[in-house]
Amino acid sequence: MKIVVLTGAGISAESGVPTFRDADGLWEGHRVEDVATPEAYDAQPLAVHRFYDARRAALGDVHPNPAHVALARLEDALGDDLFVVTQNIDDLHERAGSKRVLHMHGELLSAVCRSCRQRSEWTEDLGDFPPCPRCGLTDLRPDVVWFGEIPYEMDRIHDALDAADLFVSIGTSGAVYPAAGFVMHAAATGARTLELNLQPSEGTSFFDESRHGPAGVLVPAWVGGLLG
Ligand code: BV8
Repeated sequence: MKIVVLTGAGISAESGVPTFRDADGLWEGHRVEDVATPEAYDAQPLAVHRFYDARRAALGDVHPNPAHVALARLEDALGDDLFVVTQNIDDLHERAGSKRVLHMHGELLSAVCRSCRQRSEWTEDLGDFPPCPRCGLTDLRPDVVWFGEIPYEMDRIHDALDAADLFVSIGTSGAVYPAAGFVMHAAATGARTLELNLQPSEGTSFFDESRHGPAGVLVPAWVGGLLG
């Protein structure tokens, strides 16, 4: 059985990573949509770097939870039959042991150079405009997909959705596209669809089944049921 799993901020909530809804979508009073855009970066790069430098530094204070661990276990069991795509830019899936998670919106622990376009693993601040390790120019930006930008590897995601027998959405409000449209795509290509979320998402009516509760409980139970 080929399974596609989509995760959002809700899967990291129990690890202490604030969700977008938690903060009512606000950061220091700014609407996230106003900080996480190329226009905002052109207008006030220092403010945008402070936003991401703070989130990158906070990764040191959080740890994977049972939902991340259960998905890593499922990956071990199913191998290529499991395709995990996340909207999250934290590294908790990988720290739980997952090896093949696709970060469609980028990663905090990566920087991309706007001059040479190359990506580099990055753990420090970017707000002091360090030189690009590849080309030496001081033109590094956070390697995240901002509003108005095309998410990473959409072709691979569409191929996985085409081939899916089961699509499972975990901890996402279904408010941001194209991720919010994956359930319709999967259903249209014959997959069964399951939502695991604290409360009904904006797309809950598109799912064959919805289970509501904390991911740290729902996901281990679902994986346990699957692996028997
Ligand atoms: C694009 C990275 C063109 C940066 C992010 C169609 C209609 C309307 C608008 C659009 C549309 N198409 C495009 C748009 C515009 C826009 C968009 O969707 N706007 C919204 C606001 C309406 N989309 C874009 O701009 C996208 N780009 O469309 O390019 C294109 C696309 C494809 C092909 C060709 C061209 C780019 C969007 C990416 C932006 N970057 N993140 C950063 O992180 O700073 S988006 C960011 O916000 C996250 O990555 C995530 O995607 C989204 C937040 O959503 P969630 O993760 O779901 O989190 P949220 O807080 O909202 O909800 C948490 C949920 O968890 C809740 O349901 C809660 O109940 C649940 N929960 C909480 N605790 C728990 C829990 N569940 C279980 N257990 C718990 N303990």
